Amino acid sequence: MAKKTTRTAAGLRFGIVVARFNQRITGKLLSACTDTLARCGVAADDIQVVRVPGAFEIPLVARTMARTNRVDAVICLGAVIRGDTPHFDYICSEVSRGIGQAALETEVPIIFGVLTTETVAQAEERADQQQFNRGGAAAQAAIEMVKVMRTISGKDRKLESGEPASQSGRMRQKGKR
Ligand code: INI
Repeated sequence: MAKKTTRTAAGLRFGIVVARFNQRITGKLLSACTDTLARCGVAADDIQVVRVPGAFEIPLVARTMARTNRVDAVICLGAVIRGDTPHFDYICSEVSRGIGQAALETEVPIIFGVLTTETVAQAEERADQQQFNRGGAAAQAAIEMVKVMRTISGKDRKLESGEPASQSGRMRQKGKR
């Protein structure tokens, strides 16, 4: 059955930072993420995808993107898999801390769509396109957070009602409301 399409996020702009490390997994997260944004009405031109070597590099790029004022939210996608590497714990803590800190500093929603798993099989399960995919969930969280931030800052109360973002923002700019 085809997935439902809505236009609730039309006009919103998103940055996606995706790690190349474990690309077989992160590629699937990215597809699910962009598919979900598109189904919610986000135009391809309003999505900027930036690739970085690994999850460790995500926070710097996410913070820089958030500071540009050209995106309403940033979505971070990666897959850190324990395997045998002692890197795992360092990378997980740095990425989560860095993403959280970047969001607080910039006051732009920066979504944690980074898998942290013990095994490749667990990561594959969470990136499965047919089932629950963390990339799609990250896109939904990003849209929701843009609306939450706009609502609490009083910038766009119309978004709460599900009206397309582009319409409510632009109409008000032109003084038609
Ligand atoms: N990067 C990942 O995104 N996932 C991993 O599982 C991983 N492991 O296992 O090492 C990983 N390492 C690379 C790291 O993110 C940096 O790119 C690298 O250390 C250069 O700074």
